[in-house]
Amino acid sequence: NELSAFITGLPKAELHLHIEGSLEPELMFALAKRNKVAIPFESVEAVRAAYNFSNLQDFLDIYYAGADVLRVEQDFYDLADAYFARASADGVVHAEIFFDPQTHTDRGIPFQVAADGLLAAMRDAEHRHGVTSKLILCFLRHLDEAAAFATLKAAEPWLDRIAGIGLDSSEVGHPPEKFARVFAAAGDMGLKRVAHAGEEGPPDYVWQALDLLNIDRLDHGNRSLEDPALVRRLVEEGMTLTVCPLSNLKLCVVPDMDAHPIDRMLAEGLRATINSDDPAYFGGYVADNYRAVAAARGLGKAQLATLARNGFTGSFLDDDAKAAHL
Ligand code: ES4
Ligand code: ZN
Repeated sequence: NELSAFITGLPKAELHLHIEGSLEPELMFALAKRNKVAIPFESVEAVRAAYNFSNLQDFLDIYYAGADVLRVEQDFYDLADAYFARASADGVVHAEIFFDPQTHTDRGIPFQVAADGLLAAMRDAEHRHGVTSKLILCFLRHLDEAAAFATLKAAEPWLDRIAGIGLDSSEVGHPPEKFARVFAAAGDMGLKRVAHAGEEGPPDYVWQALDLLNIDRLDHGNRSLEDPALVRRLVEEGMTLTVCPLSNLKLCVVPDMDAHPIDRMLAEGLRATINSDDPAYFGGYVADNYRAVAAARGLGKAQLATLARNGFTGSFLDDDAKAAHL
């Protein structure tokens, strides 16, 4: 329909995308075959049928298992190349993508293999689709501080091509404070800092991300709405929230899309953006996420345009590049 075409046509920035979460079942099977890796599924349909989650950990278990088919540079290239083709078709013109190096180095796949494969696809996407991008290295918060420091060390030769660091994986029980020192070290190296907080974790984890990690952007942040003083702080700081509606639905952060707080976030003055998180697992890419909240919450064109603009404002593009998009 008309609103759907408007959404696709809006130039958009995607700020919350785990590249390993863009691994479609078809590519998972193709890579399993190419690399002679066994996967615990009979068919593409069986993989899709397994994508029913009651919480974040349910999803993470299957997401880390899926990533096992990624073995050589070409696999990471093909993964990102497929993402950029789909994102571009959705009207994404700039993407800041996460990768989880520890998921690979812990399987014996060197940092270099993932980083160089992704960076090559990013470079080609700019020529092929006109999509610009930045790379963000995420630490797995279920692992310890020493492992995060070792990852930062391994990344050193690539730091001119990495925009920032993030924090993802199992939130509850792994508060931001666990990573205060490694975030400070990364900040000293000139890296931007983002963190998942307030997805399943309490508002206190969002306070910690602000006060102890000095974040430049907040990933998810949904549970901030439970704490009015926290909402005031986020509004005052002009903090960008990277909200992921279909993810919230699939991981039961919201009971149904009609209950999604995206319009409440905007009404409270929060700088919310719309993103796909792990599109191959959650049932849609970025335009599908816009469409889902537009339909469920009755968003109009002005609100959708605000959400899209917020993506550029909250991006790590330099001021000139931002101005060109705004
Ligand atoms: C993730 Cl939705 C989400 N939350 C936390 N960590 C993640 N890693 C990949 N997707
Ligand atoms: Zn995420």
